[in-house]
Amino acid sequence: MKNTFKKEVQQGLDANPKTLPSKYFYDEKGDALFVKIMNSPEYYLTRCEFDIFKNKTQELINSFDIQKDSYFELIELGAGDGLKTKELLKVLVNKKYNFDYLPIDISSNALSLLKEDLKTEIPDLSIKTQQGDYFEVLDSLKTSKKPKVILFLGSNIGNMNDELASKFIYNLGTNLNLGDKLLLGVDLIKSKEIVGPAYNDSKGVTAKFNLNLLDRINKELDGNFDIKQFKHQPEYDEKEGIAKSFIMSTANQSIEIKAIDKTYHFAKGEKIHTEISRKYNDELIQKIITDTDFSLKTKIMDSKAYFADYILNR
Ligand code: AVI
Repeated sequence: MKNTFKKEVQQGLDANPKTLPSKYFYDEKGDALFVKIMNSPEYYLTRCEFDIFKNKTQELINSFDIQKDSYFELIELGAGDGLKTKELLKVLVNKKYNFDYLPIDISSNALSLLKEDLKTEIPDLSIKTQQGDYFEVLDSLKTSKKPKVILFLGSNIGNMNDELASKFIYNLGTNLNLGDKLLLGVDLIKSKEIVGPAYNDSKGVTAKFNLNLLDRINKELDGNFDIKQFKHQPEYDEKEGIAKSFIMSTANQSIEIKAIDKTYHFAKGEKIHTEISRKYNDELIQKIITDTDFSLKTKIMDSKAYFADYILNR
């Protein structure tokens, strides 16, 4: 893990323009900052998807095409704290659906917290946690013929470029059987007045979240970034529908990263591209699922039509 981090940081900073992968936001500090972002007034994504799970639960269930007495697996990729999913789980358990809940997460800590929480909140739920990388775990499910509903929520797919997203969905399809479902939660393209602040909250939590990447390089790769000499710079192009995060150098400066044995020069105003958060519409969803084994079944939106859960049929 540490070696991959080192390799990818080196690759990114050697590139022109410089980049750093957003997956490295999520160390312990980054996880805590992301929870704060989700609770910030500007970050509407989580609340909107929660609205769907709370108020359109039956619509979601209907879209799964599952009979009450026939068994299925409800698999969640990157379950986190399961806040939204809990709304669905409560109804499924109350209505006596026959299923196991299989949350998959890279963090074993997040999984044990989730398991404890669900044990008290929904005692009748059958839960089988699986720690690991999505693909490894999904690969292990390949041989199972049990009907599956996969949840991939939170517009996490939006942190991949369209090509990667398409590959990801294609791979998912190869691990599933005919009739299985994928519930893909995505943020929808909308005006910069709404999207902009979600990635630049007034309390500066998103800025800290982005700049934490430099802190992580300092800590784990013995770098000497002076965080005060860098600035969070978000951009959103409404036409393109992609929110981008950059870290901008506010001075001409040289940074040494001892683990890489290199010094990097930053011109004043030079940017490191750290994240994309793609926003979608029907056309874009259709585009990323072309050449995969999925077809679009239904789309369920929150009351403001900011966010959509697309149900795809394998
Ligand atoms: C995890 N992911 C969907 C978030 C997003 O909206 O792209 C990460 C994030 N980045 C800045 N704020 C939130």
